[in-house]
Amino acid sequence: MAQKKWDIFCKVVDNFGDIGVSWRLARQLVAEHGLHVRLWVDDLESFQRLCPEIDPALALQTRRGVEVRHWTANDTAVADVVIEAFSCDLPASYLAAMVAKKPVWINLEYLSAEAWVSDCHGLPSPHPRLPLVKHFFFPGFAKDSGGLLREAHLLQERDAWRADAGALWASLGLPQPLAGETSVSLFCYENPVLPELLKAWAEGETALRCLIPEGRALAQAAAWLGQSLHPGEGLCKGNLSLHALPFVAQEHYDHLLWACDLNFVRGEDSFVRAQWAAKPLVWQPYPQEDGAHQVKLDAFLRRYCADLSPSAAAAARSFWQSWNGGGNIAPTWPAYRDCRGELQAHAASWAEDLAKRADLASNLVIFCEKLI
Ligand code: TRH
Repeated sequence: MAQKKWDIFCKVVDNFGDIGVSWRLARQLVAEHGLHVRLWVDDLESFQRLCPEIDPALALQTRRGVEVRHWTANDTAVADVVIEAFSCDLPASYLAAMVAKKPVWINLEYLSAEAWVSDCHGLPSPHPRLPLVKHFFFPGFAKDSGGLLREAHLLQERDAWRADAGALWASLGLPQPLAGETSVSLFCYENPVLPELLKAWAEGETALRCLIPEGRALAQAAAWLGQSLHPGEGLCKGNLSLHALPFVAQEHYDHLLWACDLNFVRGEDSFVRAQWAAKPLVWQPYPQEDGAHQVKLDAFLRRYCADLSPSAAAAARSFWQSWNGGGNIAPTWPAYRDCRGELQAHAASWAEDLAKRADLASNLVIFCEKLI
Protein backbone atom coordinates (compact mmCIF):
# COMPACT_ATOMS: atom_id res chain seq x y z
CA MET A 1 0.00 0.00 0.00
CA ALA A 2 2.94 2.34 -0.78
CA GLN A 3 2.25 6.09 -0.84
CA LYS A 4 -1.13 5.69 0.86
CA LYS A 5 -1.93 8.37 3.41
CA TRP A 6 -2.60 7.38 6.99
CA ASP A 7 -3.74 9.58 9.85
CA ILE A 8 -3.21 8.51 13.47
CA PHE A 9 -5.08 10.44 16.15
CA CYS A 10 -3.75 10.28 19.71
CA LYS A 11 -5.02 11.93 22.88
CA VAL A 12 -2.66 11.86 25.82
CA VAL A 13 -5.09 10.91 28.56
CA ASP A 14 -2.58 10.23 31.27
CA ASN A 15 1.04 9.11 31.38
CA PHE A 16 3.03 8.18 28.29
CA GLY A 17 1.55 4.95 26.96
CA ASP A 18 -0.91 6.43 24.45
CA ILE A 19 1.69 8.58 22.73
CA GLY A 20 4.35 5.90 23.24
CA VAL A 21 2.38 3.36 21.23
CA SER A 22 1.14 5.86 18.61
CA TRP A 23 4.63 7.25 17.96
CA ARG A 24 6.16 3.80 17.70
CA LEU A 25 3.46 2.69 15.26
CA ALA A 26 3.72 5.88 13.17
CA ARG A 27 7.50 5.52 12.81
CA GLN A 28 7.24 1.92 11.80
CA LEU A 29 4.53 2.54 9.20
CA VAL A 30 6.79 5.11 7.56
CA ALA A 31 10.09 3.26 7.86
CA GLU A 32 8.94 -0.24 7.02
CA HIS A 33 5.78 0.17 4.98
CA GLY A 34 6.53 3.30 2.97
CA LEU A 35 3.36 5.08 4.07
CA HIS A 36 2.75 8.78 4.45
CA VAL A 37 1.73 9.17 8.07
CA ARG A 38 0.35 12.18 9.89
CA LEU A 39 0.33 11.80 13.68
CA TRP A 40 -2.19 14.10 15.39
CA VAL A 41 -1.33 14.65 19.07
CA ASP A 42 -3.10 16.88 21.57
CA ASP A 43 -0.20 17.14 24.04
CA LEU A 44 3.17 17.86 22.45
CA GLU A 45 4.87 18.47 25.80
CA SER A 46 4.32 14.85 26.85
CA PHE A 47 5.42 13.73 23.39
CA GLN A 48 8.64 15.71 23.76
CA ARG A 49 9.61 13.64 26.82
CA LEU A 50 9.77 10.52 24.63
CA CYS A 51 11.12 12.28 21.57
CA PRO A 52 13.28 15.32 22.44
CA GLU A 53 13.27 16.55 18.81
CA ILE A 54 9.60 17.50 19.15
CA ASP A 55 9.07 21.25 19.47
CA PRO A 56 5.83 21.80 21.42
CA ALA A 57 5.49 25.27 19.88
CA LEU A 58 5.10 23.92 16.34
CA ALA A 59 1.70 22.93 15.00
CA LEU A 60 3.35 21.07 12.12
CA GLN A 61 6.76 19.36 12.11
CA THR A 62 8.26 16.31 10.47
CA ARG A 63 10.17 13.94 12.73
CA ARG A 64 11.69 10.64 11.56
CA GLY A 65 9.60 10.89 8.41
CA VAL A 66 6.33 11.28 10.35
CA GLU A 67 4.32 14.45 9.88
CA VAL A 68 3.48 15.48 13.44
CA ARG A 69 0.46 17.74 13.83
CA HIS A 70 -0.83 19.44 16.91
CA TRP A 71 -4.43 18.22 17.27
CA THR A 72 -5.83 21.75 17.56
CA ALA A 73 -4.81 22.53 13.97
CA ASN A 74 -7.87 22.19 11.80
CA ASP A 75 -7.75 19.89 8.79
CA THR A 76 -10.42 18.03 6.91
CA ALA A 77 -8.23 16.46 4.23
CA VAL A 78 -9.16 12.89 5.13
CA ALA A 79 -6.51 10.17 4.74
CA ASP A 80 -6.99 6.71 3.17
CA VAL A 81 -6.69 5.07 6.57
CA VAL A 82 -7.70 6.74 9.83
CA ILE A 83 -6.46 5.29 13.10
CA GLU A 84 -8.17 6.37 16.26
CA ALA A 85 -5.79 5.36 19.05
CA PHE A 86 -7.55 4.01 22.12
CA SER A 87 -11.07 5.32 21.31
CA CYS A 88 -9.87 8.91 21.44
CA ASP A 89 -12.86 10.34 19.45
CA LEU A 90 -12.02 12.07 16.21
CA PRO A 91 -12.49 15.83 15.77
CA ALA A 92 -16.11 16.48 14.69
CA SER A 93 -15.14 18.33 11.48
CA TYR A 94 -12.81 15.52 10.42
CA LEU A 95 -15.45 12.90 11.15
CA ALA A 96 -17.97 14.81 9.04
CA ALA A 97 -15.47 15.01 6.16
CA MET A 98 -14.96 11.23 6.37
CA VAL A 99 -18.51 10.67 5.12
CA ALA A 100 -17.57 11.75 1.59
CA LYS A 101 -14.18 10.03 1.47
CA LYS A 102 -15.11 6.80 3.32
CA PRO A 103 -11.61 5.93 4.55
CA VAL A 104 -10.73 2.73 6.36
CA TRP A 105 -11.41 3.62 9.97
CA ILE A 106 -9.69 1.70 12.75
CA ASN A 107 -9.96 1.89 16.49
CA LEU A 108 -6.62 0.70 17.84
CA GLU A 109 -7.44 -0.86 21.20
CA TYR A 110 -5.47 -1.46 24.40
CA LEU A 111 -3.42 -4.62 24.77
CA SER A 112 -4.80 -7.54 26.73
CA ALA A 113 -3.95 -11.24 27.00
CA GLU A 114 -7.60 -12.11 27.70
CA ALA A 115 -9.17 -14.82 25.54
CA TRP A 116 -12.07 -12.67 24.25
CA VAL A 117 -9.60 -10.44 22.38
CA SER A 118 -9.38 -12.96 19.54
CA ASP A 119 -13.18 -12.96 19.13
CA CYS A 120 -13.42 -9.18 18.98
CA HIS A 121 -10.32 -8.46 16.90
CA GLY A 122 -11.32 -7.07 13.50
CA LEU A 123 -15.02 -6.67 14.24
CA PRO A 124 -16.89 -3.87 12.45
CA SER A 125 -18.87 -1.25 14.34
CA PRO A 126 -21.25 0.93 12.27
CA HIS A 127 -21.45 4.57 13.34
CA PRO A 128 -24.82 5.24 15.07
CA ARG A 129 -25.68 8.23 12.82
CA LEU A 130 -23.25 8.48 9.92
CA PRO A 131 -22.76 6.03 7.03
CA LEU A 132 -19.33 4.99 8.32
CA VAL A 133 -17.96 1.76 9.76
CA LYS A 134 -15.14 1.56 12.27
CA HIS A 135 -13.17 -1.66 12.81
CA PHE A 136 -11.68 -2.75 16.11
CA PHE A 137 -8.05 -3.75 15.99
CA PHE A 138 -6.83 -5.52 19.12
CA PRO A 139 -3.15 -5.99 19.93
CA GLY A 140 -2.59 -9.31 21.64
CA PHE A 141 -0.57 -12.42 22.30
CA ALA A 142 -2.77 -14.96 20.50
CA LYS A 143 -2.19 -15.87 16.84
CA ASP A 144 -5.59 -14.50 15.80
CA SER A 145 -5.12 -11.12 17.52
CA GLY A 146 -3.47 -8.03 16.02
CA GLY A 147 -0.09 -8.97 17.52
CA LEU A 148 2.50 -6.77 19.19
CA LEU A 149 4.51 -3.79 17.98
CA ARG A 150 7.99 -4.95 16.99
CA GLU A 151 10.32 -3.22 14.55
CA ALA A 152 11.76 -5.47 11.84
CA HIS A 153 15.33 -5.52 13.16
CA LEU A 154 14.64 -5.04 16.84
CA LEU A 155 15.95 -8.36 18.11
CA GLN A 156 19.10 -8.21 15.96
CA GLU A 157 19.76 -4.65 17.19
CA ARG A 158 19.25 -5.80 20.76
CA ASP A 159 21.75 -8.62 20.39
CA ALA A 160 24.34 -6.44 18.64
CA TRP A 161 23.95 -3.74 21.28
CA ARG A 162 24.34 -6.22 24.10
CA ALA A 163 27.76 -7.10 22.81
CA ASP A 164 28.83 -3.61 24.00
CA ALA A 165 26.70 -2.98 27.09
CA GLY A 166 29.47 -0.94 28.71
CA ALA A 167 28.47 1.97 26.47
CA LEU A 168 25.02 2.14 28.04
CA TRP A 169 26.22 2.29 31.60
CA ALA A 170 28.63 5.04 30.61
CA SER A 171 25.86 6.96 28.79
CA LEU A 172 23.76 6.84 31.97
CA GLY A 173 26.71 8.05 34.01
CA LEU A 174 26.87 4.71 35.80
CA PRO A 175 29.77 2.34 36.23
CA GLN A 176 29.51 -1.25 35.09
CA PRO A 177 27.75 -3.43 37.68
CA LEU A 178 30.07 -5.10 40.17
CA ALA A 179 30.65 -8.84 39.84
CA GLY A 180 27.55 -10.59 41.22
CA GLU A 181 25.54 -7.37 41.43
CA THR A 182 21.99 -7.53 40.03
CA SER A 183 20.84 -4.53 37.99
CA VAL A 184 17.11 -3.78 38.16
CA SER A 185 15.17 -1.07 36.31
CA LEU A 186 12.06 0.11 38.11
CA PHE A 187 9.36 1.91 36.12
CA CYS A 188 6.05 1.79 37.97
CA TYR A 189 3.09 3.72 39.34
CA GLU A 190 2.94 4.61 43.05
CA ASN A 191 3.02 1.28 44.79
CA PRO A 192 2.32 0.72 48.49
CA VAL A 193 4.70 -2.25 48.63
CA LEU A 194 7.66 -0.42 47.06
CA PRO A 195 9.20 0.63 50.43
CA GLU A 196 8.91 -2.95 51.66
CA LEU A 197 10.67 -4.27 48.58
CA LEU A 198 13.45 -1.66 48.81
CA LYS A 199 13.97 -2.66 52.45
CA ALA A 200 14.17 -6.35 51.50
CA TRP A 201 16.79 -5.51 48.87
CA ALA A 202 18.76 -3.34 51.31
CA GLU A 203 18.79 -6.19 53.84
CA GLY A 204 19.45 -8.85 51.18
CA GLU A 205 22.55 -10.99 51.11
CA THR A 206 23.66 -9.93 47.64
CA ALA A 207 24.27 -6.56 46.03
CA LEU A 208 21.46 -5.09 43.96
CA ARG A 209 21.40 -1.79 42.14
CA CYS A 210 18.03 -0.31 41.36
CA LEU A 211 17.73 2.22 38.54
CA ILE A 212 14.65 4.40 38.85
CA PRO A 213 13.56 6.74 36.06
CA GLU A 214 12.36 10.19 37.03
CA GLY A 215 8.72 10.03 38.05
CA ARG A 216 6.36 8.59 40.60
CA ALA A 217 8.44 5.70 41.91
CA LEU A 218 11.42 7.98 42.37
CA ALA A 219 9.44 10.25 44.70
CA GLN A 220 8.37 7.20 46.68
CA ALA A 221 11.92 5.87 46.90
CA ALA A 222 13.19 9.27 48.09
CA ALA A 223 10.51 9.34 50.79
CA TRP A 224 11.62 5.86 51.90
CA LEU A 225 15.24 7.00 52.04
CA GLY A 226 14.23 10.12 53.90
CA GLN A 227 16.26 12.32 51.59
CA SER A 228 15.92 13.79 48.14
CA LEU A 229 17.07 11.83 45.13
CA HIS A 230 17.35 13.67 41.82
CA PRO A 231 18.12 12.30 38.36
CA GLY A 232 21.84 11.64 38.14
CA GLU A 233 22.20 11.02 41.88
CA GLY A 234 22.70 7.73 43.70
CA LEU A 235 22.52 6.57 47.32
CA CYS A 236 23.34 3.32 49.10
CA LYS A 237 21.50 1.61 51.89
CA GLY A 238 22.80 -1.77 53.00
CA ASN A 239 23.21 -3.97 49.96
CA LEU A 240 21.01 -1.75 47.83
CA SER A 241 22.31 1.08 45.68
CA LEU A 242 19.61 3.34 44.31
CA HIS A 243 20.21 5.46 41.22
CA ALA A 244 17.85 8.07 39.88
CA LEU A 245 17.82 8.27 36.09
CA PRO A 246 16.57 11.06 33.87
CA PHE A 247 13.58 10.21 31.67
CA VAL A 248 15.29 9.24 28.42
CA ALA A 249 14.21 9.17 24.76
CA GLN A 250 12.13 6.14 23.85
CA GLU A 251 14.86 4.19 22.06
CA HIS A 252 17.28 4.72 24.95
CA TYR A 253 14.73 3.27 27.32
CA ASP A 254 15.00 0.05 25.28
CA HIS A 255 18.74 0.07 25.99
CA LEU A 256 18.09 0.28 29.70
CA LEU A 257 15.76 -2.74 29.48
CA TRP A 258 18.31 -4.66 27.44
CA ALA A 259 21.08 -3.95 29.95
CA CYS A 260 19.31 -4.83 33.21
CA ASP A 261 18.87 -8.30 34.72
CA LEU A 262 15.29 -7.62 35.80
CA ASN A 263 12.83 -4.98 34.62
CA PHE A 264 9.78 -3.65 36.42
CA VAL A 265 7.45 -2.18 33.82
CA ARG A 266 3.94 -0.80 33.67
CA GLY A 267 1.03 0.08 31.39
CA GLU A 268 1.37 -1.16 27.84
CA ASP A 269 4.37 -0.04 25.85
CA SER A 270 7.13 -0.61 28.43
CA PHE A 271 5.47 -3.96 29.19
CA VAL A 272 5.85 -5.06 25.56
CA ARG A 273 9.39 -3.68 25.26
CA ALA A 274 10.44 -5.61 28.38
CA GLN A 275 9.27 -8.80 26.68
CA TRP A 276 11.39 -8.03 23.62
CA ALA A 277 14.31 -7.41 25.99
CA ALA A 278 14.16 -11.13 26.79
CA LYS A 279 14.89 -10.54 30.46
CA PRO A 280 12.74 -11.41 33.48
CA LEU A 281 10.08 -8.76 34.01
CA VAL A 282 7.49 -7.73 36.57
CA TRP A 283 4.42 -5.95 35.27
CA GLN A 284 2.17 -3.40 36.92
CA PRO A 285 -0.89 -2.90 34.71
CA TYR A 286 -2.48 0.55 34.64
CA PRO A 287 -4.76 0.56 37.72
CA GLN A 288 -8.44 0.85 36.87
CA GLU A 289 -11.21 1.52 39.36
CA ASP A 290 -13.30 -1.46 38.30
CA GLY A 291 -10.39 -3.84 38.92
CA ALA A 292 -10.06 -4.63 35.19
CA HIS A 293 -6.26 -4.50 35.61
CA GLN A 294 -6.36 -7.58 37.87
CA VAL A 295 -8.17 -9.52 35.16
CA LYS A 296 -5.54 -8.42 32.64
CA LEU A 297 -2.77 -9.42 35.02
CA ASP A 298 -4.24 -12.89 35.59
CA ALA A 299 -4.78 -13.42 31.87
CA PHE A 300 -1.17 -12.58 31.10
CA LEU A 301 0.20 -14.68 33.96
CA ARG A 302 -1.79 -17.67 32.69
CA ARG A 303 -0.06 -17.43 29.33
CA TYR A 304 3.36 -16.44 30.61
CA CYS A 305 3.62 -19.07 33.33
CA ALA A 306 2.23 -21.97 31.27
CA ASP A 307 5.67 -23.32 30.31
CA LEU A 308 7.45 -22.68 33.61
CA SER A 309 8.15 -25.40 36.17
CA PRO A 310 5.52 -25.45 38.96
CA SER A 311 7.94 -23.88 41.45
CA ALA A 312 9.04 -21.05 39.13
CA ALA A 313 5.42 -20.43 38.07
CA ALA A 314 4.36 -20.21 41.71
CA ALA A 315 7.25 -17.88 42.56
CA ALA A 316 6.53 -15.59 39.59
CA ARG A 317 2.80 -15.52 40.32
CA SER A 318 3.14 -14.66 43.97
CA PHE A 319 5.80 -12.01 43.34
CA TRP A 320 3.76 -10.36 40.58
CA GLN A 321 0.54 -10.59 42.57
CA SER A 322 2.06 -9.01 45.66
CA TRP A 323 3.53 -6.24 43.48
CA ASN A 324 -0.05 -5.60 42.36
CA GLY A 325 -1.84 -5.32 45.67
CA GLY A 326 -1.85 -8.97 46.65
CA GLY A 327 -0.18 -8.63 50.06
CA ASN A 328 3.33 -8.38 51.49
CA ILE A 329 6.06 -8.55 48.89
CA ALA A 330 9.19 -9.14 51.00
CA PRO A 331 8.38 -12.84 51.69
CA THR A 332 7.86 -13.49 47.96
CA TRP A 333 11.21 -12.01 46.80
CA PRO A 334 13.63 -14.82 47.85
CA ALA A 335 11.74 -17.52 45.92
CA TYR A 336 11.46 -15.26 42.89
CA ARG A 337 15.17 -14.38 43.03
CA ASP A 338 16.14 -18.03 43.41
CA CYS A 339 14.34 -18.89 40.14
CA ARG A 340 16.27 -16.31 38.14
CA GLY A 341 18.07 -18.88 35.99
CA GLU A 342 14.84 -20.47 34.83
CA LEU A 343 13.10 -17.11 34.49
CA GLN A 344 15.94 -15.81 32.32
CA ALA A 345 15.80 -18.82 30.00
CA HIS A 346 12.03 -18.54 29.83
CA ALA A 347 12.14 -14.81 29.02
CA ALA A 348 14.43 -15.59 26.08
CA SER A 349 12.26 -18.38 24.67
CA TRP A 350 9.09 -16.33 25.25
CA ALA A 351 10.51 -13.45 23.17
CA GLU A 352 11.71 -15.84 20.48
CA ASP A 353 8.29 -17.50 20.22
CA LEU A 354 6.43 -14.18 20.11
CA ALA A 355 8.77 -12.93 17.39
CA LYS A 356 7.74 -15.83 15.13
CA ARG A 357 4.36 -14.12 14.74
CA ALA A 358 3.74 -11.15 12.47
CA ASP A 359 4.12 -7.78 14.17
CA LEU A 360 1.24 -5.39 14.81
CA ALA A 361 2.15 -2.81 12.14
CA SER A 362 2.37 -5.49 9.42
CA ASN A 363 -0.90 -7.06 10.56
CA LEU A 364 -2.56 -3.66 10.53
CA VAL A 365 -1.36 -2.86 7.01
CA ILE A 366 -2.65 -6.21 5.71
CA PHE A 367 -5.96 -5.74 7.53
CA CYS A 368 -6.45 -2.25 6.05
CA GLU A 369 -5.40 -3.29 2.53
CA LYS A 370 -8.23 -5.80 2.53
CA LEU A 371 -10.72 -3.10 3.53
CA ILE A 372 -9.60 -0.47 1.05
O1 TRH B 1 3.09 5.72 30.86
P1 TRH B 1 2.29 4.49 31.03
O2 TRH B 1 1.81 4.24 32.38
O3 TRH B 1 1.09 4.52 30.04
C1 TRH B 1 -0.21 4.09 30.40
C2 TRH B 1 -0.55 2.82 29.67
O4 TRH B 1 -0.28 2.83 28.31
C3 TRH B 1 -1.99 2.48 29.88
O5 TRH B 1 -2.36 1.36 29.11
C4 TRH B 1 -2.85 3.68 29.51
O6 TRH B 1 -4.16 3.40 29.71
C5 TRH B 1 -2.43 4.84 30.34
O7 TRH B 1 -1.07 5.14 30.11
C6 TRH B 1 -3.25 6.06 30.03
O8 TRH B 1 3.16 3.20 30.61
P2 TRH B 1 3.68 2.69 29.19
O9 TRH B 1 2.53 2.21 28.37
O10 TRH B 1 4.73 1.74 29.47
O11 TRH B 1 4.30 3.95 28.47
C7 TRH B 1 5.50 4.53 28.87
C8 TRH B 1 6.25 5.06 27.66
O12 TRH B 1 7.32 5.89 28.08
C9 TRH B 1 6.86 3.95 26.81
O13 TRH B 1 6.72 4.27 25.43
C10 TRH B 1 8.33 3.99 27.19
C11 TRH B 1 8.52 5.46 27.45
N1 TRH B 1 9.66 5.83 28.29
C12 TRH B 1 10.66 6.61 27.74
O14 TRH B 1 10.58 6.97 26.56
N2 TRH B 1 11.70 6.98 28.52
C13 TRH B 1 11.82 6.62 29.82
O15 TRH B 1 12.79 7.00 30.49
C14 TRH B 1 10.78 5.80 30.37
C15 TRH B 1 10.88 5.36 31.81
C16 TRH B 1 9.72 5.43 29.59
